Amino acid sequence: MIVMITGATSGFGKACAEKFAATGHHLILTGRRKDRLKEVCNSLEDRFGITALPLLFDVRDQQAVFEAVESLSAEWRAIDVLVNNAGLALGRDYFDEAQVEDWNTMIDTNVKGFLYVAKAVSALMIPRGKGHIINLGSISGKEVYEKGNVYCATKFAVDALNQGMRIDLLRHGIKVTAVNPGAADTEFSSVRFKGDESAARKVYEGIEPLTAEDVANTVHYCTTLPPHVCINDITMTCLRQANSFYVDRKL
Ligand code: NDP
Ligand code: 8X3
Repeated sequence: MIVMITGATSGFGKACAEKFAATGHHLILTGRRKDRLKEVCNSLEDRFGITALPLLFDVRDQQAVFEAVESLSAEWRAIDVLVNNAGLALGRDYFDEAQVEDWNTMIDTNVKGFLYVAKAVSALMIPRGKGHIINLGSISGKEVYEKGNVYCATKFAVDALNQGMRIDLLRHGIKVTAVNPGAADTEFSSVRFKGDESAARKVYEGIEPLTAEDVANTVHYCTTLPPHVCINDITMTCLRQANSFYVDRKL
């Protein structure tokens, strides 16, 4: 298969790239950090003998997204799976204290960027009458928590769009799946708390959080089912987290 993964320079995207490479699939990997992206592609090619094509773009840049997908050769355009993963949280603040710039970045990345990628890639799947889009949602798209306001709103949007895409792409034979993880130890919290590592580590205090590999294994599993089977939605958390509110911390 050809698997395209956005946000493959760290966290879930990088772990998904490794899982799909290890199972013999060719990859189109995207991100903004050029050196990291090249490093990931080169390492996977060396270790697994697959081909990994780096595509450098910011998902917020509509033109860049469509041009990057348009630039693919005929061979690479036959994308079987899209892991629509690139995203972030910025800040964890009360609504009245939050930065509007953080809101803009989250909405532009998690909603608009997410849409540009899905639109550009589904256009290549439609003529083939098949394909699988796996959208990275979150438990934050299931329940709103204090100081989650706009990040939660972007993930509620992903939940709605996942359902909408599943319905509207049905007639084209395209599978659409949401994987909604709870707390997972990636670069996510360092980004959210803008480099404040002590705040970032607190998120995982007293629990054994999900790892990027746990999520990658689930994403990969969804792609291994028979052609007539589609998982629409998976919510997954670590053992000590039931949902956005209930976390049993052993401190
Ligand atoms: P990481 O910070 O480890 O990875 C995020 C990835 O997204 C990076 O590869 C980054 O690449 C890419 N990215 C961010 N912004 C952009 C952009 N504007 N354009 C292109 N690429 C971008 O976080 P995770 O792996 O944890 O997060 C992946 C997804 O999972 C996100 O959508 C997140 O909301 C979601 N999620 C995370 C959870 C968690 O607890 N970790 C739980 C539930 C959902 P680069 O910087 O190179 O551009
Ligand atoms: C991230 C999940 O609960 O850390 O999407 O905000 S949480």
